[in-house]
Amino acid sequence: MPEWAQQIRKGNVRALARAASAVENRTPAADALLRKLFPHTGNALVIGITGPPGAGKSTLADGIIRLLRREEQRVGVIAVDPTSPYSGGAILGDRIRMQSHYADPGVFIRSMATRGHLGGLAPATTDMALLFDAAGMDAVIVETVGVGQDEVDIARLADVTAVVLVPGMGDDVQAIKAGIMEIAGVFLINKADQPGADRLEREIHAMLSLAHHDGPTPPVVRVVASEGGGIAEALHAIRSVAGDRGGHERSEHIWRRRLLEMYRERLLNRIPAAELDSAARAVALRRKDPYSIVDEWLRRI
Ligand SMILES: Nc1nc2c(ncn2[C@@H]2O[C@H](COP(=O)(O)OP(=O)(O)OP(=O)(O)O)[C@@H](O)[C@H]2O)c(=O)[nH]1
Ligand SMILES: [Mg+2]
Repeated sequence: MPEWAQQIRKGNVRALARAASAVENRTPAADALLRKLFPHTGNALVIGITGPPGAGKSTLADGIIRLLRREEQRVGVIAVDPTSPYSGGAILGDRIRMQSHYADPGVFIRSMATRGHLGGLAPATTDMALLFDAAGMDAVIVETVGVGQDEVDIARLADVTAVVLVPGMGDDVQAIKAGIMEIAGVFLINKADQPGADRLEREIHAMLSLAHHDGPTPPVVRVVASEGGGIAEALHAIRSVAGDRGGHERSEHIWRRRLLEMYRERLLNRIPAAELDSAARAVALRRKDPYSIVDEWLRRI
């Protein structure tokens, strides 16, 4: 274990890949490893990129990686539950898009395709980001499709989250705004080469003026990710928002959530799936009441 941790900190890619698999599979070894590595975390800037399917999140991530590499930063990428086919630790579509980075030892790309963790996807993603952080990554980019609660939870855990929207979404802006308003540190209007960018920008500003949010108003930046346009401005906005928020208070706020999530996950993982199934059946058939079952579970720990 100490040797493994040391190899990861030295930037040994094989050791890191093995650890990433352990983290994704939630093995006991991953827990022990993360415990060892934790004191060496806290340096990476964790950037969330979220938005509807096909908004250009991966293209944008690709552009940001390129800029960070120019600064000789090491970058970890976590693609959460990608819609694209999944193969061998990389997503096919993303592999093509981020191809240039695959041969680059300064970039480590990993996808988290596993659904169905009882505790949710957020804790596993958090652990993966911590692992990358401990491995000396200067930045960790987490790409999620912004639709469900899992994605909102994950975005909350990032230091700053960029919400990617595209022109012509119409009512979608309304539909996604509830969860997204809370997590958005920066709004990026991608595909600004398409008609409707002006209108979308007006809608976002209108939305921001109505909504209550603490802290500074999120900047809105136009991007044409496929052409590399506006990426530098986007990264600048992300960094300045991260800088503004900074400090212990934000970190404490994040850890309050993380601790509860970890606790919840560990509790839930103590209930074998088969036992949950039979308990649900017993309650549905009114053979048992749910209160006694939950009490029994709590007593067991
Ligand atoms: N016109 C235009 N097309 C773009 C732009 N950015 C990305 N695209 C295209 O949009 C499509 C989707 O891009 P992705 O980067 O895969 O989008 P994504 O949000 O990662 O998609 P999912 O991960 O599947 O949700 C690709 O065909 C890109 O080439 C842009 O600025 N303008
Ligand atoms: Mg993508």
